[in-house]
Amino acid sequence: MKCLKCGRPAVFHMRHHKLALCEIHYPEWFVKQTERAIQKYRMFDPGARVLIAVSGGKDSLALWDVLMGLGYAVHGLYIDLGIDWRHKGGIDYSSVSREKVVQFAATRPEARFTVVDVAAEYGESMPQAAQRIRRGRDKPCSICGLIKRHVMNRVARDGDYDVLVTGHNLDDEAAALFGNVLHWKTGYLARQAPVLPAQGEGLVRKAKPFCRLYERETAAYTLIAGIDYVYAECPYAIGATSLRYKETLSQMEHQAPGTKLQFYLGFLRARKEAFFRERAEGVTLTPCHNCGQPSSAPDLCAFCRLWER
Ligand code: Q46
Ligand code: ZN
Ligand code: ZN
Repeated sequence: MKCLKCGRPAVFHMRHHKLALCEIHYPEWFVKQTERAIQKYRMFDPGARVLIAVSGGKDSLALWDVLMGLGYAVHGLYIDLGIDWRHKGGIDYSSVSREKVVQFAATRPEARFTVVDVAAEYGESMPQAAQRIRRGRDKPCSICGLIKRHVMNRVARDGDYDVLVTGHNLDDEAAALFGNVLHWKTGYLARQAPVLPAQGEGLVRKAKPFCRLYERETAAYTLIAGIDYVYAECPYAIGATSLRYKETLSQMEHQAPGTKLQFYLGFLRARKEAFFRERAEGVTLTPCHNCGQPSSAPDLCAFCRLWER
């Protein structure tokens, strides 16, 4: 197969776009697509101060790379959750991931980042807090998500960033959408969007510049750009429902290329309808008495309650 732009051998073929590109034109296309999404959804302006949550995985490192290349003032944030599975014959997942972030930044002089070590700052790692609260019952992911959201918002607010960006790709968004539709989580559906505006003083603006790009596409970019990342999934992700949804959607995508993209873009069009909008506007948030972050509870936010118990 040949590159549609220059006729040289193509390295990557996108069936859903009927497009094959070479190693020069593929990264160019990828960067353009990201820039277009930022503009189309008015995620942030060229002069914005951007905080990017980096996990050491391919998506967030690719996004960091692309945003720096586009000239944005972007600062990394790595949250060390303390996920260590050596006692179960696995890897010290958080340390390995952190090392990938350090290595990435070391090869790019303009890359700056902050590390928040959850155990050092709050007295317990994420798995320890989850163990205390849930006593080993099911996965710690809901507590992990709560901690990550709180820390990201705190760092973004304290550092006066205009926007917080994450590396969520189309596969992530389509799987989340699938789950939200399957269980008719209308509140979540209302808040699932490429960009979420800031809410009052408390909740910082959030954006997902890769929301229209397939996971395969971000993987191809990291490969061509020579970005090394943590290949392993988080050990707690094994057996997660979101992975099952991804598999189901990938099967459908295989039979009908473009399924995931149509599913997601169709949702974004439907989202403009009043039903979802009303749900989005229906929640009132007040500042937490302890940390000041917005909360739907009257006194302490869910994060502060976590450490109270
Ligand atoms: S890091 Fe945390 Fe994920 Fe691991 S514990 Fe679950 S939520 S799976 S993105
Ligand atoms: Zn080419
Ligand atoms: Zn709080």
